Amino acid sequence: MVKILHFSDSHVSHRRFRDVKDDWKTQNRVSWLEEDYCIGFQRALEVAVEVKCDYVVHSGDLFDIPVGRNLSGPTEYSRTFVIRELKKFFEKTANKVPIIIIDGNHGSYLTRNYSTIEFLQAAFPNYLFISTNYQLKKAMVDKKSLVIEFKDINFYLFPYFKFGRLPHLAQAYENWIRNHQQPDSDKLSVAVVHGMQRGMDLHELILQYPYDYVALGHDHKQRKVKKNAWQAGSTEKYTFAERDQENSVLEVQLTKGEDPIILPKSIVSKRKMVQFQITLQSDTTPTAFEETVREKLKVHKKKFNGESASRVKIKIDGTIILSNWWAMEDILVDIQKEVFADDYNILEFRWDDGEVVKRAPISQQKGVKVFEYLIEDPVKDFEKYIRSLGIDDEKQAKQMIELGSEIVSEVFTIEPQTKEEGKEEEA
Ligand SMILES: [Mn+2]
Repeated sequence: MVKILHFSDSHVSHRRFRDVKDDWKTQNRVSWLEEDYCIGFQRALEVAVEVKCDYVVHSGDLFDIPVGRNLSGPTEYSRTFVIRELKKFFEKTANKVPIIIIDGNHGSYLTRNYSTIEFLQAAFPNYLFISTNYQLKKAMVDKKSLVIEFKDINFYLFPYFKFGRLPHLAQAYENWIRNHQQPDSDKLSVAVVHGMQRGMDLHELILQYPYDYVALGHDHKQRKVKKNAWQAGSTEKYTFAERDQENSVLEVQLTKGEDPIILPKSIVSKRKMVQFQITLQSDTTPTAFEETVREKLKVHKKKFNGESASRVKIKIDGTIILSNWWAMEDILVDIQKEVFADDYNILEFRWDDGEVVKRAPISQQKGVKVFEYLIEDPVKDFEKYIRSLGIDDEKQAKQMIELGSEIVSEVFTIEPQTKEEGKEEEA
């Protein structure tokens, strides 16, 4: 039996600059939030030592940055932290447990052919093995496989690649998989993949081939995709959508010809992520709104302590008059200042008003003149309205009445103010 510790999406060096308390754990060294992700990575390697695994596999997004157009690399604190933890791990396991890491969509430099996992490989050339996005492109061009072979097991590597964007890329990728990445029939075969959307960044063939195990990453929520394919999930909560999940890493036991045995090992985070919902009614006053927010924050009203401080988000929806919303936004900004002043045990405080329908007051709404007409018989009223404009060209007036009548009768068969309309107003 071969034992693998599978983890993913550690996002080390994740930092937030907006809506977080500007508080550094050690003066000018590391912020609380950045440290959380370092600890997630550290705990995963501690579990790897505890379970006495034979191999460690990281399915991508080890470092959070650079990502997309953000070309800043990981901080020196985070780089040093990762190198130190890897060194500790190799010492504890007497250099006998190799680590395999692939590139995700985070941690490599857009349009440049290098990745942040390369310096880790350079630091431990004999025990740490990587596969970058660049190496994947090169393997496809050179028609070579991306595989790391050990005497009892082969690892087939699939760093992040959004092949589904263009048909010719999808075809080239599929050909490469068929010709170079098929599992070995005698040895144990493990595919290591960063991708979750089938046909876009996760190729169906990878799930169809008889790999003994497919170590997936990219989905922050741990899940069994097939009996031999698991998403490991993240090692620290990343977005508020992950607030209620318990993070864990996977101990994977593999025996040739048998189904894999998967044992999740919990990674306990010290920080809570809390989200609450406020639904605005058109008559909600800014004062009432302020009371609701303060009431919800009451439980966090104690002296700030970075070790236990929560991350808090308010999700706001409903309908509100624009001027009232502006007042509410001012209130939120004031409360945020207060929250970060030390009397609240809150590290992050943000709100999302993306779903709020904000309306101008009735008196200022466009088209109000038309509405005065469209009361009794909308189609007839519309004709009256056009006539009231005193258009000289009779042909033009008739065309407008005809077209307008069609639109008016169509509009008045549905409810006049739907949520969809509100959304469009915002765009
Ligand atoms: Mn990812």
